[in-house]
Amino acid sequence: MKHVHPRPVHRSRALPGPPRALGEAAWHLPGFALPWVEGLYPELLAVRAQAPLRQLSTPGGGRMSVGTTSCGALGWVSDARGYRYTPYDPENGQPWPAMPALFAELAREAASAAGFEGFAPDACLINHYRPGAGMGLHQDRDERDLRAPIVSVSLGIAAVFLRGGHQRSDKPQRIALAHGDVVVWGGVDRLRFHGVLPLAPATHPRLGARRINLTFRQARA
Ligand code: MD3
Ligand code: FE
Repeated sequence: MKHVHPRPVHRSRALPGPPRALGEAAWHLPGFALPWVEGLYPELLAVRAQAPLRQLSTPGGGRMSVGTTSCGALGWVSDARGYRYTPYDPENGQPWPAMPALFAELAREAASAAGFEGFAPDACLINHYRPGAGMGLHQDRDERDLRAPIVSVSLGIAAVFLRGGHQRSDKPQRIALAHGDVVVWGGVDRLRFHGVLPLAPATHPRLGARRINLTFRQARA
């Protein structure tokens, strides 16, 4: 009798679990993006070819450890003057690459699974982490309509996400995010402080020593 070969799936937990509430209006959807990931990679490469990753300066005078780029009508940028969304990539003066239809579809379906119907993102921020890179506690408040949720898709090596409260001083809860996980934040949870611990060294079978996070936003309302 021939061996039955299991289909190779690249994820760092045995099974994608059921949806988990992270707040009144915040959900962790373990493995939700797994059926999409193979389709996302080539789109991601095409976006990065047009709008390469860069390490942005921050108003505080530092530089982000995370490499970023964007696609969609608006892209998120940071420099000495502050944070904002712009229709053009400041690196080359060109419009940001269009949002791939598959990205928008995934974001819409994830938002719907979390109870937010009709999510139509106009911005996708792409964060690229190498081991050692992280993101300090912050709020996302550069979007015009804070009633729309944010949808975040994690790819590659695992990260520890920090879910804080509404004050910077609130002690954050640690949440492990694996390849293919999606989190959706809206409503009363939309302005929570959050961050990502510096990544531990690891290698993902498909993406190598990196984590990529796609965050979908409705920036212009
Ligand atoms: C919780 N990115 O780009 S996305 C960011 O994994 C950012 O790269 C992280 O925070 C990353 O701004 C986390 C998940 C996320 C996004 C927005 C939130 C979580 C949130 C807003 C409120 C509460
Ligand atoms: Fe954020």
